[in-house]
Amino acid sequence: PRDGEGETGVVVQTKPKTKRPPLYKVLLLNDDYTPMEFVVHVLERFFGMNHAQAFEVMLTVHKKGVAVVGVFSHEIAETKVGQVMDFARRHQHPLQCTMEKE
Ligand code: NFA
Repeated sequence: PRDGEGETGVVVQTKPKTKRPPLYKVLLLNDDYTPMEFVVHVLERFFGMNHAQAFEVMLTVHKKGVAVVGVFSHEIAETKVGQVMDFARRHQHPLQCTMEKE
């Protein structure tokens, strides 16, 4: 069938679709070794949180095992994950950061 035509031979209007880019959740995972202060620093430095917000989110990860720390475009999410993983590795902490499609 032509564009906008179903299997009936009837041509129907094609919706003017404006596609928004998919968003990605950036997740921070708990572990037993990364110091709490280091996680708070990561959240302040890479996710623009103030100290109180960062402490609260760090405690959520500590207690629940994982938390969403931000929602971004694919490119920005990838950059954040890379920055956190690199920073943790350089400081020899096992902190893990991942992303998933919303
Ligand atoms: N669970 C870690 C500790 O007790 C703290 C932590 C919080 C690690 C959030 C990773 C993420 N030192």
